[in-house]
Amino acid sequence: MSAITLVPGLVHHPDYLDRPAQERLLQAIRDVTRAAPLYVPRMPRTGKPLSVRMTNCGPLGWVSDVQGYRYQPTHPETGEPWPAMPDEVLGAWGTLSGYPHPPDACLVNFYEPGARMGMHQDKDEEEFAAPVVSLSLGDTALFRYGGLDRKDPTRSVRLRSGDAIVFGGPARLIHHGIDRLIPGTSDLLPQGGRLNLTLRRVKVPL
Ligand code: MD3
Ligand code: FE
Repeated sequence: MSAITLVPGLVHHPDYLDRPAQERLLQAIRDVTRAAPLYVPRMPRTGKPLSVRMTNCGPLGWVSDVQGYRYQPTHPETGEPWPAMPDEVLGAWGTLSGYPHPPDACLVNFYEPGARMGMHQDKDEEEFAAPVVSLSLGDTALFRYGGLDRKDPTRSVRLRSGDAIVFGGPARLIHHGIDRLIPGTSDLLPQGGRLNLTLRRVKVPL
């Protein structure tokens, strides 16, 4: 399928994964969640739960709890190292990132109907020369993006099961969030909901 540049550095790849590839990636993520269960992240300071559940794979995982946001090598509840990144994830990075080093973090977000993610910037990484690559599975989400300034105007785009979206260069630090899911839009997940993977390079290569 053809890629759509939404703003410079932000490229949407509708139907990047066909249905068999979505099913393979879903199975790989189920294996990840068996080793590293989804947990409820909490807001720094307040401890208020987020509506999205999270886990990670790869050397580093993004964690949010009452103490703050950070990348760490272990699951915050089990203390175990994050499981390896599946080949399906590494393959997408190789095809889409244009970055000559592997990702070192893959955040897995699970949205049930009603879950959302407020507008934010991803700036806990050390390497901003690498893009963030997102893969969507399951129900369609209404994704909102703005600009570098919190006050910049925003637009929204639907992210469907199998879509990829890449944020690099001048779009790497834009504000973005998920307004809501559109329930009943995919039968990939038997119980509905949405999985989003964000593939990242946190550490500057040596
Ligand atoms: C724009 N996740 O995990 S993916 C996140 O669908 C996050 O779960 C959303 O925002 C989700 O941080 C949106 C699209 C996305 C991911 C990373 C970005 C957009 C981005 C990094 C920089 C700019
Ligand atoms: Fe984000």
